[in-house]
Amino acid sequence: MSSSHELLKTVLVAMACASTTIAAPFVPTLKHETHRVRLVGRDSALKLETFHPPSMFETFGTEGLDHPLAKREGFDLENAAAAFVQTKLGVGSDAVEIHSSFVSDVSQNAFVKQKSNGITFSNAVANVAFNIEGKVASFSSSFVKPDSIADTIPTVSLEDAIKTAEETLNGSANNHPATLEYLVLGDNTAILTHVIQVENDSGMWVEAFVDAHENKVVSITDFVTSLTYRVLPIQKEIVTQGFETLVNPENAATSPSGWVTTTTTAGNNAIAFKSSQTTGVASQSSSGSFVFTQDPAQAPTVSANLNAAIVNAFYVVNSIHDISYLYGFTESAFNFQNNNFGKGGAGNDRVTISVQDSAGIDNADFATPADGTSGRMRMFLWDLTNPQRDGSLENDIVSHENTHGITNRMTGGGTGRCLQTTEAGGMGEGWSDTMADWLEQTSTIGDYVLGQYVINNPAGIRTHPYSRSATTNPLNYASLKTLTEVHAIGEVWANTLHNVLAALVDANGWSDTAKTDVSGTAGNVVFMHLFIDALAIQPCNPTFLTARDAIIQADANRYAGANRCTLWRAFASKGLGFNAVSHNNDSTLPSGC
Ligand SMILES: *[C@@H]1O[C@H](CO)[C@@H](O)[C@H](O)[C@H]1NC(C)=O
Ligand SMILES: *[C@@H]1O[C@H](CO)[C@@H](O)[C@H](O)[C@H]1NC(C)=O
Ligand SMILES: *[C@@H]1O[C@H](CO)[C@@H](O)[C@H](O)[C@H]1NC(C)=O
Ligand SMILES: [Ca+2]
Ligand SMILES: [Ca+2]
Ligand SMILES: [Zn+2]
Repeated sequence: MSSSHELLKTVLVAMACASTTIAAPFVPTLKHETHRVRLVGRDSALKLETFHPPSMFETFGTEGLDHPLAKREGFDLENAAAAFVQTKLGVGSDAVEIHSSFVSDVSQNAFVKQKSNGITFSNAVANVAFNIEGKVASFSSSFVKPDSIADTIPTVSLEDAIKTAEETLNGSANNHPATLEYLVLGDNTAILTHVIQVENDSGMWVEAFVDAHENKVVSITDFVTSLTYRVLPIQKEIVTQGFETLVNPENAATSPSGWVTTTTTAGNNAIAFKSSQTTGVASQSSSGSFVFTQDPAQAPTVSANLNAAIVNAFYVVNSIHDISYLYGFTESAFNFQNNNFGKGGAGNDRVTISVQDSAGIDNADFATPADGTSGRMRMFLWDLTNPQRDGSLENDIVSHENTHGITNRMTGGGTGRCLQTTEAGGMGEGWSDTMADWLEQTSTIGDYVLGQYVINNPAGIRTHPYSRSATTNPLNYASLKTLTEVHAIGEVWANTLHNVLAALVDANGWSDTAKTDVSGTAGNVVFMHLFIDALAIQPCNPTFLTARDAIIQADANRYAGANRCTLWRAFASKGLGFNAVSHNNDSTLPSGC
């Protein structure tokens, strides 16, 4: 097939998904909703364009949609979800396989894969959220009707496919078991693939999809998200670090076995270390006291500074574990813990935090494989100052990275495969900045800057502060027409969410205890509930529009829609109004607002 033909086809797919009633002019960046281009392999010389079929998303407000199975005695979530997908999409039971499910305090979520000839599709999925009464609250699907489906018996052996994946990506297969899955391509054919995890020495970690009939790498899932930043001129400013000694900061309800199980920075939720994963930093006493005083005049690598950095990163990751747990990122919602205390989900996946990792500089990254394999955080040194600075000592950098784990796990039911398109990957960056923003706000939601310590510049590492002011931060939905890089796209989403947070706090007030008490209706509490709730119900590879709809539906699920108009007004102020489509701004409010 010629490349121009291929382009046309993918354009049509993107148009069909993005627009229903309004004929909007075509914008090339719409491809971001369904594709991602990555450079991989030796010298990053291979350009691989991955395809993720568009997702439809329907939400049913506070009423919910009645479904025959909902009324039966002994509502069974997985059966009800499978039955709903079948009737809704007009497919048989042989086309549907439950991947995972979990129940939160406000929604019952099931994640489904399309199946054909007994083989599941890796990129055609659906998810159903029932409300607590058992009515359907929302439904999303990227199921496909392929023009052709490859034969189910591979003609390329797994051994040969592994060789191809290793050669193409210049890395080594790890010991994660390979799978055989269908993959739908942009030309609407379904091919059979061996799915093989490949890593290299500098931290690449992907799933390679190798055509099991053609022996060729056709797609990847990239588990790693990195920080990357814009270099700005360095100004001299002394950052006040404000270290404090905290006594027993762990929450016994969310971390029943505490943060540390011995007297090192190693516990059920995380392990923080330099170079060797086998131990963390030892406390200075058997009672577990981790007080290391950082000396900013000395290199970050001297032992007191290194230890201070390890302890700080460990503290931030455990704090986020406990806070996000209270808001719903629990064992059954695919979180990171070694022991799950019999509360569901897969264990043995605490976050590994490599501090002052030697693989990089001026950056940080987080790899999110599927539930049951540890999330991997790598923090690097920053060499823009003398002495160098340590990313582990800037809480917003650690928070940003850790939040990649939350969004990648909760979207799509724990597969780690559902923030892969350019637009969804961009929102992943945005959520990460937003979590850091939320964690550091102290009341009235002022402008927020991220990463100012590591680069020693009050402007931080993003192009604009997140702000209520469109002068301070002019980004809005239409900015997506010209942005192509995930962090740049993330700034638009984070600025939108900053305004949503500000609107909720204006309308509902502020809680000083939102990090430990998630009850009540203060704006910052509501915001974090909607942030976490929406992740579970939004589609795999969401767009700005479907992620917005998921947040508004989350409000229907949890607060009976009490904040519906506040939310719509905030989204509309950034161009994501009721009729927004195709990266064109719209400020329309729905009826009733
Ligand atoms: C590992 O892979 C990444 C991404 O393709 C590449 O940038 C890096 O240079 C590779 N490292 C090695 C040691 O090959
Ligand atoms: C390919 O991988 C090998 C082994 O990891 C590494 O030494 C080499 O630098 C890589 N080549 C390129 C061009 O990335
Ligand atoms: C986008 O929307 C904002 C706010 O509604 C507006 O001020 C701005 O002019 C719009 N930009 C474009 C390119 O439409
Ligand atoms: Ca887990
Ligand atoms: Ca900061
Ligand atoms: Zn990031």
